Amino acid sequence: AQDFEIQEALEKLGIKALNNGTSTGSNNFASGEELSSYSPVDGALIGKVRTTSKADYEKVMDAATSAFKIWRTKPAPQRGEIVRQFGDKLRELKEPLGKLVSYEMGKSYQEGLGEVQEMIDICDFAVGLSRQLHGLTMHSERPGHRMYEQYHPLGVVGIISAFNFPVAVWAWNTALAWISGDVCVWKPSEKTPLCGVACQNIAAAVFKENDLPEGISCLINGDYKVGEFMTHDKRVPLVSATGSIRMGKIVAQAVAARLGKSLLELGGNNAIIVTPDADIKMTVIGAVFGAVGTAGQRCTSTRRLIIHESIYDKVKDAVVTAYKQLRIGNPLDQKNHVGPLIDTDAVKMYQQALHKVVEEGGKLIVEGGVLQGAGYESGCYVKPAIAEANNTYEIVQHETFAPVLYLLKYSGDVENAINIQNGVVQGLSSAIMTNNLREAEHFLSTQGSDCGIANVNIGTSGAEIGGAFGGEKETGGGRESGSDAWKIYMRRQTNTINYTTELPLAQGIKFDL
Ligand code: UN1
Repeated sequence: AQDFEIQEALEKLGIKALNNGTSTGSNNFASGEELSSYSPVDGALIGKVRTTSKADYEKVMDAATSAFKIWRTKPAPQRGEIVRQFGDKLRELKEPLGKLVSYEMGKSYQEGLGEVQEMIDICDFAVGLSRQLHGLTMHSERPGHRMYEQYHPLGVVGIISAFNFPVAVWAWNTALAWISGDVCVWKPSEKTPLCGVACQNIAAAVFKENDLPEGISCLINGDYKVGEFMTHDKRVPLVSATGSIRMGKIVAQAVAARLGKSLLELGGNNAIIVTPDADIKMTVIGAVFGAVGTAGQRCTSTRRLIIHESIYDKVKDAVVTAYKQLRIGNPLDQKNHVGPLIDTDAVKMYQQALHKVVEEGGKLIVEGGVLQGAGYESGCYVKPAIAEANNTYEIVQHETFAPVLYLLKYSGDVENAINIQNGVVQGLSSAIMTNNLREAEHFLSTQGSDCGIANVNIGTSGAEIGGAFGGEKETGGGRESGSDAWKIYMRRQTNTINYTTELPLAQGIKFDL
């Protein structure tokens, strides 16, 4: 039954056995080698894409740069109308796309649907925004002069995205870039190339129906070497990259070397502080979803629980009891909570983390382990694990993309917990569970969490698209999605207009001829 369902979903999304992974819309071409996509759900080959060669990339850039010349002349609200149509298509295809996300990436079907919903939400947001790309007007110091600022399209935006959110992160970027008047070239993760093909097919159909140039949305495929075509390319003024800190440092340096802009959304090492005034029931739900949702492969996943000593045993017992209820298995089967990791390399990293935490002196209180036997043939299913640890352990300082949760104990005031929470190189998401106003406000104050996201009485993951998304320190400093994140996709211009017959100089400078 699952095979039939997947086949039906692939058909609806226009995915074939061999896909051209390089596309500028209806024009699908590619001459690179083949890349196979295997499902972590059952190990089956889903399909193949051809990767993008340097010559293919040049064709893509030609299409993108010429499309930009047309797209930038369309009024922003008309660009918004195109994004509205794209959002409507996503509504129609929510189920098949959610299914493909679940099958190719391994997250639960509910989370796959949630990811498509994030795409729809950002489209709605972008449509409204297309009439609100506001600049300011200023009072000139010179008589009869007017000053204002305006935002113009930037050009070709390069998007490099990760396997864990194979469609939503692209949509956050592309929906804002499109209404801004930019065109996009996207390199999805080589682990989820078919999600990329599916999205490109949807976008290409919308542009075609509206008689718009196909290069507004372009797709390239392959490993980091294909990403490097963009990071080194002066024709790409902005590169938005999501992934590991290691990758982000390489991208940032390459883009900075040519003085381009980069938007980085890198690793997190997210913690929930649990104070003596926490609601334990809410804490357990927030912590468990945060730690095991997407099998611990969100950049916002909860990795550390920082618990006050006075309630430590109570919280620990409640979380351990909740872990006993977790059902691990095929993510398309809605009774399961946890699906597989992305591949067997990820399984190895998970095993190494468990080994390392014990080696450093930690104690596994929920053992973990790799599942074998019927239903687990892909070798990618692991049991979520919990270890009692210390924040100074090297492994605790490191982001392991797997369901491994570290319990850390604090004593005394909430400052001590905040010091632990901030005592890592990453700065993406953070949360505090407390009904104590003083503690909550302290956590949100200048002396509080140093992360891009700081929540009270909700977990670390599952941010809404309306807020700016991203983090500080080695998370890379970028902000995507809501609020005024759109500004990075545009160039700002300050204009001064003189409507007199005199030419006074600013700063009162006299220059008589
Ligand atoms: C990511 O893991 O890269 O906040 C993005 C969340 C999701 C997005 C995560 N809305 O968990």
